[in-house]
Amino acid sequence: MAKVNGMRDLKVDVVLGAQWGDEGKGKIVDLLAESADLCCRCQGGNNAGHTVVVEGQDYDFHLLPSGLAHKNCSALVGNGVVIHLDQFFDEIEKNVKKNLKIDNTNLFISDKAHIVFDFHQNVDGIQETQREKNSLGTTKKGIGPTYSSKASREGIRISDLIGDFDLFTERFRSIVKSFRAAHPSLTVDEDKELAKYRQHAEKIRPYVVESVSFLQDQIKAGKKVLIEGANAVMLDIDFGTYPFVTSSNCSIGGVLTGLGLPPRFIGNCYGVVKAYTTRVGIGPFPTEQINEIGQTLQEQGFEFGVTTGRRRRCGWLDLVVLRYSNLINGYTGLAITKLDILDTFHEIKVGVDYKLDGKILKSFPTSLSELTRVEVIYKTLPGWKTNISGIRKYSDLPENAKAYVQFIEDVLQVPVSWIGVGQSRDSIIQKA
Ligand code: 2SA
Ligand code: GDP
Ligand code: MG
Repeated sequence: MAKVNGMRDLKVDVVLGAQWGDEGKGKIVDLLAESADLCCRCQGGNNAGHTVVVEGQDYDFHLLPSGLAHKNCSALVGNGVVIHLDQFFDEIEKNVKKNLKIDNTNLFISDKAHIVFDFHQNVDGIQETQREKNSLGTTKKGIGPTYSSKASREGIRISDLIGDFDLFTERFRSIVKSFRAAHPSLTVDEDKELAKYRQHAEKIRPYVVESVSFLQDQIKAGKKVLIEGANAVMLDIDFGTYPFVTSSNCSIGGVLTGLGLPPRFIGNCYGVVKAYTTRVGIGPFPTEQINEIGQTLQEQGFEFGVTTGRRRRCGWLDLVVLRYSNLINGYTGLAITKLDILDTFHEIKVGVDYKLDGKILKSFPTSLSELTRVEVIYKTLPGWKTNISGIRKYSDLPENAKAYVQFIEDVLQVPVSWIGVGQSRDSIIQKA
């Protein structure tokens, strides 16, 4: 094996959302975690909702990496993640009640991760109200305000909490002062919060690691590492449909900055693609079907937000989005999920191009006013009108289902590795 800097050329695999989120990343991470030693989150916070279903038991992971559903797999919450501590502890407790083993021997969090305070969450709500008709449809988990604090260098990190508490107190009072100046309606019981954080400091300390050396030591020791992206490329702060995005880099760049990982460690980058498209929250969605088709997808796909319970908007698969997504993330393989949800359709449409003012666009439009005006050019493919949920071998899929998968593979020129045909862990077809 080649050696660089005296290290063997060891690789980590990455799973990323290829559309607007909720593609089924949790399920694909769970599949890969079976043979992984460590699963890492690199960005986002508990806005994410990743579902894993094992033998009728479902787990909804928000801040915790989904790999924890496997006993063999430990978890690291990286520096790029923003952490609300009450909700972090609640999530551990909830999953321990479901018989998962989660403690400071298999869960680690970065000392560089920023803390989401309650006032960040309150301000998320206040900002949404102030935006009136221009609201973004956030999850109100405090994600935007916390990343704003981080960028403005007012943020407070886990290392600050477990360090000198007097210094933490000073920093806390100062950030509250600044938030109260910007949002006079905000009330914060500082003393009560500080008393709570004094306890949190002791409770969180055993989980905290210097995550850069921790992760690289694991890789160098030959441990198999898996990285779980949250949200998705179309919600990326740089590449998504700004401003209708989240506040982190949910594409491949966020994996490196969110964990302190040199690019040469990246091995496979798997894009998770739902067989149709959904979006929760506000923002442009060219292939959205505000009609019976969208309603059928929503109902059959049980498309509700895992964190907020909001109904997800639904539409046809959009290959313009996926071509753009692949340009950014450079997928080495795809997982197509929820193919079973298309079982009842007589014909299935796929967006293949966008036309604007009579011209086919060569790249994904940046301007929202353009994006909302595009005309989607569709290709219509025949449905298979067969229940595929029990199928486990690619060769057993109906010809029209295979043709649908092949069409996606041909357009994107990326091999499809897996096809999801149901919620549970075993409802998957390995293709490549
Ligand atoms: P935020 O809260 O600041 O990150 O919201 C900004 C936008 O990002 C969208 N967003 C999401 N989209 C899909 N899934 C997410 N996770 C939950 C789920 C969502 C839920 O798994 O279903 O329960 O509603 C997620 N998190 C953030 C959000 O809708 C805004 O458009
Ligand atoms: P994530 O945020 O990308 O992890 O996805 P979510 O968990 O928010 O939403 C995906 C939903 O689809 C969850 O309820 C999954 O259990 C479910 N799911 C994943 N793959 C499949 C599949 O292949 N078929 C069906 N029917 N459901 C699936
Ligand atoms: Mg989700």
